[in-house]
Amino acid sequence: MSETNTPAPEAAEGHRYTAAMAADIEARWQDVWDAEGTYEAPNPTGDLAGDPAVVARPKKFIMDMFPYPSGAGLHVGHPLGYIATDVFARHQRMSGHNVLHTLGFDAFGLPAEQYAVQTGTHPRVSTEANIENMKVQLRRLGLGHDKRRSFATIDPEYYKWTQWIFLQIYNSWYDADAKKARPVSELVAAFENGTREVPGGRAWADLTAAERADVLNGFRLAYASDAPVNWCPGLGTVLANEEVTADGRSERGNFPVFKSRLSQWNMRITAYADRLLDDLDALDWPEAIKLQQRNWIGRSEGARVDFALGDEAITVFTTRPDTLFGATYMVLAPEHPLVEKFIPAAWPEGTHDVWTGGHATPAEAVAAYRKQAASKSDVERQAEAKDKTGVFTGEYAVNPVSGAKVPVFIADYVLMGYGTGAIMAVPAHDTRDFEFARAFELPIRCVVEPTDGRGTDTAEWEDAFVSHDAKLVNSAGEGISLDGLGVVEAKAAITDWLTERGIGEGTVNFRLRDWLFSRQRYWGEPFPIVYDQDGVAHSLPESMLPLELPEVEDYSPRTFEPDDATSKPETPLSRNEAWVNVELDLGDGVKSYRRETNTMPNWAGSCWYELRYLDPNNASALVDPEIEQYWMGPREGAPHGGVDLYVGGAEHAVLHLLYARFWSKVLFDLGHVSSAEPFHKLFNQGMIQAYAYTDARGVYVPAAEVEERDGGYFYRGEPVKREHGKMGKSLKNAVTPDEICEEYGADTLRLYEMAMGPLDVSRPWDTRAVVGQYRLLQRLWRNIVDEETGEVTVVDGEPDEATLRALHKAIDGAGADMAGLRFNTAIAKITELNNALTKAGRPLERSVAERLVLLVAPLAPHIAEELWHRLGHTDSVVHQDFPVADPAYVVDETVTCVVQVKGKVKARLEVPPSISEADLEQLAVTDAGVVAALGGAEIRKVIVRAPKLVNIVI
Ligand code: ANZ
Repeated sequence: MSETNTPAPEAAEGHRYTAAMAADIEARWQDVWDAEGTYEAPNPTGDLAGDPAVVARPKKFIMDMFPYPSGAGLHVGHPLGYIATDVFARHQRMSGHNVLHTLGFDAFGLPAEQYAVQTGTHPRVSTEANIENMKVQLRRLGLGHDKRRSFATIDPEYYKWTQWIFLQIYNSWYDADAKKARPVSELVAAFENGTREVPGGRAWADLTAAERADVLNGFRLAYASDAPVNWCPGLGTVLANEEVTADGRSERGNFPVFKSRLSQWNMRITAYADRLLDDLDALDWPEAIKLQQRNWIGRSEGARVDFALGDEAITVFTTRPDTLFGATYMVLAPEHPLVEKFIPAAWPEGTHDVWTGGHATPAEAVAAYRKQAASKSDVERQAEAKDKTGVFTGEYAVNPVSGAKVPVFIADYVLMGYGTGAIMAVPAHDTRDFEFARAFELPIRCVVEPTDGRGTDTAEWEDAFVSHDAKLVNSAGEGISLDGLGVVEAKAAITDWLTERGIGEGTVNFRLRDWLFSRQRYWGEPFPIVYDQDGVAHSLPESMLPLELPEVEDYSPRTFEPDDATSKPETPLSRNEAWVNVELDLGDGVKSYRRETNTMPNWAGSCWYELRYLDPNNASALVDPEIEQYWMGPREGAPHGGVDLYVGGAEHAVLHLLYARFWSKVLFDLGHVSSAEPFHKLFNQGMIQAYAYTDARGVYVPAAEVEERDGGYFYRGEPVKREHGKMGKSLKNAVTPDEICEEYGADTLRLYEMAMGPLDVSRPWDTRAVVGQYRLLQRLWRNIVDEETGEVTVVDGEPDEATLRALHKAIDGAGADMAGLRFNTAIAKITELNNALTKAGRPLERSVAERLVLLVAPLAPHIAEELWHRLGHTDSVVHQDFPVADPAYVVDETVTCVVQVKGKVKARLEVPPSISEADLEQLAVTDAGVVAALGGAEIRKVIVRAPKLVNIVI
């Protein structure tokens, strides 16, 4: 390298706002903010207690859905929501609120575990490295987080409380009369003193410890069940229904999935179905998300009806009890436990060939069919287009209202997990029953009179007649006739009839299922549960928390031959014998126990993290009640309390938000928190999309190297195809925030992301357009700093009227836009103001410059802080008051005044809205058009209604 005399680039650029200048400004202020704790939010009490004057302000608790620290780091799509909440938080802080805004990490989960399986790196090591990396990336964006309040869900001091909450849930039951969770100890007391009957009818004192544990298990809100689960031998784990594809395979890996009975932990979220539904009404959430939650909870009103079968009764759940006369057969789910009880040894006389499936006995037919059904997912079993399959059980039940003998089938379109796992089939009026009846040659009886022109002879029908407001026919029996009634009245009449006879009742059914809470994984929270020699579960006392994850040699669950349906899960934790087998004193002397070796699902940590932000270092409680009440408590407009603004992707519409709501409600019922809802206002940001390009083989090529020419796209000379979609590593189209910060600075990136469009709309990334926001900041800089000398150019004195109008309009509009999360229009208004000031070409008055800086501060905090200090201030711009618009300058400059002569409009005048009556009259009578219209006639009277009307009478 040869020595030259050319100056260093910085010197050459002098005092211009360049990427190098931005980098310097940004790094400098980030350091100052950290050192001074600029974004620390004071709590009303406790360690974080701060300035009482600040605490006395109205509060705003603002949250993002926290990130999973993936090894790939961030691309520009990730921070969209974080920047938005940051701008909002800054604006709220400047508008007189005590603002809490921080960000933690949701750090348990599969990717780190899979990486560990492949490389042997402990998931904690890789996860913590990823967190550090992400923190560096996020810090660069200038997000105003209270860093003292950040944590990761994998911190033992955090998951101690996740385990503690599990124990609260485990030690509670739902009192349906009181409609709330209560401690199990109160239930035990009621069993002991006889105020509540023990299920099974025996006295509590007569039960063994194991029997008592069993009874309580039936009540606990966290309970062990032996339920059929989706067992995937190829992955060595149990899967949630959502993780199983429509053809019964694992979404990840495409392995077969079997229904297998396994003892697993569950959360009795169904106990809260009603409250989860009802409380949605008071939440400020997008309607679409509320609707998804309502559908997921799926409330159905209907009835339970008993069909007698020998001494047994088969209870069905139906939403159409009015169609009972049309029930011509029954179907049980293949797994229904009653089936074993009544299968006869041989097919009854006259059994139809198609009913037997070609099997010699009912037992054989049922066994074969069950096996076939076990290999299918619920989704697949319910698929609309699917051919209906099933077999006859060999038994008949009795239709309680018509007295008809109806054959009982098992078929996979009936699910064990819904209603009672049994249905009365009404083929005339239910599509699936109709198809089944046609396939199995079963009678079809019309009981709802068709209104679409077809007759009641079902032999001629091509499909079921489904209607909710037609009239009943063919529905008269002993002591009851529904004929002529509408569906609604008929439902009520038959439900009364059934209730009177004790063979049915009205009931509400929910689609919502209990939440399967066990995972056969390493990288999750261990359960604070041990089992004694008899296999009875015991909870650990709080003093033994956190129960930390042990070291293991192998992080993967044991996998099996993919089609080995008989295999059982073997968890990573179970292999650490020294950890699993423990001697503990749980209050009755030292005994041997075996630990639970499943871990919690990765939803657990995100079910309550908002609470820990409030009081992150509290060692003796999950959160101090007074602090929780201050930030989260019920208040006007938010009767259930909750975070003031929660921003995240719409993909979390159901599971995360429903689980978090459920945990809130349990903690609320038990008196630990004052808020029964975690998130009062929810906002879903759109996605940043990007073009991706594939070559002739369909393989993604690096988007950054694709050239556009002659209307086509080329990569290394070869044509490639363009598609529009997500941004990501796998699509080779990711742009990182670091690249943009490098090229333009973080303030430009922030502005660009906010300016791209309305926050809730997805938007395509376009690196070439980023420069537009860079230029805005450069013009802003030039309006205040002399690029040659670096001197501040502002002058003293009063701005002119036009400047004041432009300024106050921008303040008024941009302020309201920021409060309403309309950042794109806020930026447009600020740009308009800045351009007007640039165009005027004069030095700005100090009062204008300062307000311009304050206006920009929430969006581009670094440049604003720099300019604020250059304008001579020594305190941070972060805590200044957001400028307030003077209404006098905001109203439109003129209004149109109509001048009438003899009732006819003769002139329109543009006048200031505040014009006095005398001035307006003077203007009107001297207007040339009016003078002409008067034609010299004498004015008898002038009626003035300033500023819009003048009426002249002659
Ligand atoms: C008789 C009937 C007649 C029905 C009719 C519908 C129409 P929702 O609204 O989703 O709650 N059903 C009940 N339990 C079932 C199960 N475990 N698996 C599959 N289907 C089940 O649906 C309730 C209806 O779905 C019930 O009402 C029952 O069929 C069926 F004209 O009973 B219905």
